Amino acid sequence: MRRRPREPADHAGAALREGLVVAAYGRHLLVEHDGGARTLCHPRGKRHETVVGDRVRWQTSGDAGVIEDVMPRRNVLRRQDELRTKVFAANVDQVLVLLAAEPVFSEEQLARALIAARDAGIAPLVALNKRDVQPAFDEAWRRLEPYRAMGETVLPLALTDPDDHGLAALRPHLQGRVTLVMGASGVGKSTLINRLVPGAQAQTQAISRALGTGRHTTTHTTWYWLDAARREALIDSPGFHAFGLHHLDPRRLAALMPDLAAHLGGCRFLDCTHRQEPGCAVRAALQPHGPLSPRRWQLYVALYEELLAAQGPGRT
Ligand SMILES: Nc1nc2c(ncn2[C@@H]2O[C@H](COP(=O)(O)OP(=O)(O)OP(=O)(O)O)[C@@H](O)[C@H]2O)c(=O)[nH]1
Ligand SMILES: [Mg+2]
Ligand SMILES: [Zn+2]
Repeated sequence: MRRRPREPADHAGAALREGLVVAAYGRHLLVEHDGGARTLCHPRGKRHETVVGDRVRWQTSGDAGVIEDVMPRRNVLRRQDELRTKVFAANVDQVLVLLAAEPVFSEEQLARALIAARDAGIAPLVALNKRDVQPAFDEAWRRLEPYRAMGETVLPLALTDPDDHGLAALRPHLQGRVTLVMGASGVGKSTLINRLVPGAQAQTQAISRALGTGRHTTTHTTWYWLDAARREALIDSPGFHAFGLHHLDPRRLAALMPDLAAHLGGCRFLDCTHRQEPGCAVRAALQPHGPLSPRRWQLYVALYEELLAAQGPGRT
């Protein structure tokens, strides 16, 4: 990467322009402004972690731009990978967790993605793609039974089948909203975007050229408008393996899992952690006596203990 010369510290005279971050690849950010023009920008200094969906104030600097300010965010999605906590999108209305018959999905990663969305105050939506891949699809659909039972919207899709009705059923959920599409690598996130956004493929290639990448698999997060009026959008993101939630307080966890949350308030102890305490209303709701899936409760306990450990020693 070419190093830019230091800018003068005083830039008060320059006119700051407003824009929307529509693609992010490390410290290279594509900012959309003035009804559609796009300029490659860099954040000034190391102060900001700027992500797709951010509204920014920027100014031109040579043939590129410099982001001076990130406006306050309505919401923000975070996760950790092996290295660090990352903010990866801001100001979205909805998260679409895309799963597929293959690769076989990790229920744990699904649960984590849904928890992260709820924690950020963002409504989640689940779709299972590759209906044509059998019997894997039917097995995956069965594994999603607890999620349908707890009220999550789960939609079937066959994105490479031009006659599939799934896309038409998904369409109304996207209307008027900004939807972040996330899921493991290979589930069909980019396929979905290519079906709904004419010219997305060309746009992706143009962005790859501008950012100096050029791989097939999605390596950066990108915003695509779905309508000419620029009210609804899909955000494509790179596939992930692990969805770390270490920023979360374990005591908030049960409230973020709707099937557990339904039984909160009935425990004998106010500070019940729903792991082994007597008189626990959550454990009393476990199958076969109640509606709660043991698998979901086990996911809760494992995640609770992981978050507790992440908070540091001396906690129980
Ligand atoms: N059989 C089948 N294959 C599909 C379907 N939808 C997508 N695929 C294929 O799955 C592969 C991966 O699709 P992508 O859209 O690139 O997946 P992605 O989620 O964007 O993956 P990453 O960018 O790596 O995160 C491609 O070869 C698609 O053609 C489907 O409904 N059925
Ligand atoms: Mg992709
Ligand atoms: Zn309890």
